[in-house]
This record gives sequence, structure tokens and C-alpha cells, in this order.
Amino acid sequence: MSIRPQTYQERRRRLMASLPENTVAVFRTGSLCTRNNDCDYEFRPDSSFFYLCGFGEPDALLFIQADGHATLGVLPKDPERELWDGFRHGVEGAKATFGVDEAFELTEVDERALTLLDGVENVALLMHDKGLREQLWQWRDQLYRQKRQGKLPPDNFLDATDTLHEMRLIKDEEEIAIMEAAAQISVKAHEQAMRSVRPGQKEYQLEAELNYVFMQQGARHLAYNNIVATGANACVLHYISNDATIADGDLILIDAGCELGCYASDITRTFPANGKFSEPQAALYQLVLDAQYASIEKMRVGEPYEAFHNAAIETLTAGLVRLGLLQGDVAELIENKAYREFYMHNTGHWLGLDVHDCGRYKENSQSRTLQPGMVLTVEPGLYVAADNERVDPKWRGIGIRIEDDILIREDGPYVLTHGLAKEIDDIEALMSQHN
Ligand SMILES: [Mn+2]
Repeated sequence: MSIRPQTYQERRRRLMASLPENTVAVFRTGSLCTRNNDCDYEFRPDSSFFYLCGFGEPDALLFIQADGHATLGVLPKDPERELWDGFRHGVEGAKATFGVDEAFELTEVDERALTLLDGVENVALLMHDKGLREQLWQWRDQLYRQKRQGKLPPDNFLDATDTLHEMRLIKDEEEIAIMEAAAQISVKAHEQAMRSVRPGQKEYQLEAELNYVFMQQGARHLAYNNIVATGANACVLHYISNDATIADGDLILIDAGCELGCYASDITRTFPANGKFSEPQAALYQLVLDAQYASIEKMRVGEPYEAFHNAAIETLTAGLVRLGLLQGDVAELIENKAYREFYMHNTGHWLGLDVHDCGRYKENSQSRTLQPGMVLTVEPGLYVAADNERVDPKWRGIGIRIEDDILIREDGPYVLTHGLAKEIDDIEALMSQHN
């Protein structure tokens, strides 16, 4: 299960067909980042670069000409460096493995770039890549200085961001297969966390169970930092310290997903540390779950993007009134955004090579409509701050989110993260198989 070289070729051709004639598009993948002294963070290729060629080494540069002809600049083969830092594909390997038409060693980058840019009218790039923008300007200046020798510097710089992001937004069959596999590995990891948790454990000890399953199942990387939040820590939306002690009676919120072939999965589950929901925990949990089901119902072809968020808000607000956390008329409370005291984030985001994947949510300030091949998360939640004195003490410090990954298909929403318990009974049954 992987992306075929022909698919990358096809993407490059499609990109160039959407850009003006006589354009060269240039992308780069990024460099290693230092963590401390001589230790680097693991390298992860830029998502758009990877989408166009699948090459995973640092410092690489991709030129695509108008007809789709692709030239990849790569680090040279170097037995000494490879002995220390690991394998490099080099020029021959890059051509043979990734289906690019040409490759060169980065030591020749200036010469190659000047040849590729000479006589071209437009240069397309991801305009936010400041380093590349500056590099391209330097090459342009060099051509400009040689104008009287017959060189023709490019006239315009174009932003390829929108075109490329819209392509990435609609997933093809190969991408969907990888994303479902990633989702299913994450399902197994969450199941293991639910089965193995014990009060008294540190959050990071439970986190270790997730990471173990990810890697055992073939996913070497995380899509984002794991959130393992016990009790009121769940109310900190991007809690990542994961070093508190899990108490009997806590709810635990885990937001974690593996990355497979650079594709993200993104799952949140909330479950009781001792295996049994208390009454107030169960009441709020069931409300969030109802909101999630109502939301998924709206994840259909032709529905506006905002519909599933609105469905979640309606269910949550009505439920908060019913349980006594909000007082007043439901329609008015929605109008005044009163729910924001307990629900302050959106109900979903695009998912793909990036966990918060690219693609516009609105077009001409109108919510866009859902189309087949879009993948997005659905993640309603409720968070009652531990110091919220406006509500009955029994609700305080409860944070809940339930998140799944949804593929929009002609025949309706398809849950990529299928099979993972989320009904109260199913979670309690799974947790009773304690290991
Ligand atoms: Mn998410």
C-alpha cells in the first residue's frame, strides 16, 4: 500500500495544467532542525513537496516544467556521510525509485536552476516559503545581470498554494487506503490504552501504550503530539505535558493518532480511569456522543461545511439546558454563543498529509460544500472548568471530546476510524478486559 510513481507524475501534470503556460514550479522539502547541541529532530518532508514526488530526504528541491517534466535536486551519495547519518538515494536512486525525469546533486544547484529558469515567464512556488522565495530572487537577479548575453529572467512569481491545496483536499483511492490503514492502527492503540489504564499511573505511562502499539503495527511516527489528559487537564485543549498522576474517578481524554506514509490519523476518546462512568460523567459524555452522531449525519455530499458544526452546537446547547448547565431559550443561547463557555473549538478540520490539512473552508466568504474524497475529523466536546462556580460542583473539572475521521463518499459519510468503542456500554465492556 503506497502511492505509485505514476500517481506522482499525474499530480505534477495536473498541477502544471492548472497554472499559466510557460511556468516552472519549484518546491523544497526543508532541512533538519537542531534539538540541542548536535542532536536533530527527526526529519519530516514538507507535505506539499511530498505530495508531488514522495521523496523523503532533507534539503531536496523539485522543479516542474510546464509539460510536467520533473527535476529533483538531492544530496549526493557520500559513503562517509551515509556511514554516520544513513542511506541517501542519490541521483540514480532518486530517478529509479520516485519516477522523476531527471535528478542532480545539490552541489550543482545554481547552474541547474539558472538553466531551468532561463526563458521562463513565470515561477510558481508556495509563496509563504520565504527561504525559497529569496533563493529564487537571487537566481532571477543572476539571469537579469546576464540579459545582454541573451538570458531571459522570469517576469512573474506566482503563488501555487491555492491550486495545490485544492488538489490535496480531494483524496484519491491510494491516499484513502493509506489513511484508513493509519486510522485502524490508531484504533488499536486507543483500545490498548483503554484496556491497560490503571489509577495511580502517570499520564505518560499510559501514553507509552499508544506509542508501543503505533510502532508495533507499522507506524513509525506520530501525526502530532499525543494528548493524554486526566481529570481537569482535559479542559486544556492542547495539553501535552502528560505528566500528571491518574486518579481513581477521573475521566481520561486521549487525543492521539499515528502517521503512516506521511498521512495523519486523528482520534480522541474519553473514558473513566476506573472503568465505570459516574452519573454526571455519563450524562455529559452521552451528550457529546449525541452531538457527534448529529454532526456525522451532516457530513454528506452537497452539505455546506458549517452544517456539521451547527448540528453539534444545537445538540450540545439543548443538552446543556436540559442538564442545567445553561439556562434560557436554546435558540437565543445559540445566537449569543453561550455554549462557548463549555465548547470553544470547531467541530472538525480537514485531514490528510497534515493533521490540520490544507484547503479552504469558505469560498467567497460562504461555507463551501462537501465533496466526495474530502476527509475530515468530527470532534465535538464539552469542557467544564474546575473553577466554574456557576455550575453544580458535580460537573466541574469534566472534559470530554469524541473524535473520529470521516471520508465523504457519494453514499454518505464513511468512518475511517470504524470499530473503536464510543458507546458508554461498549467502552465499559472493553475496559473490563483489563490487561
Ligand atoms: Mn483533530
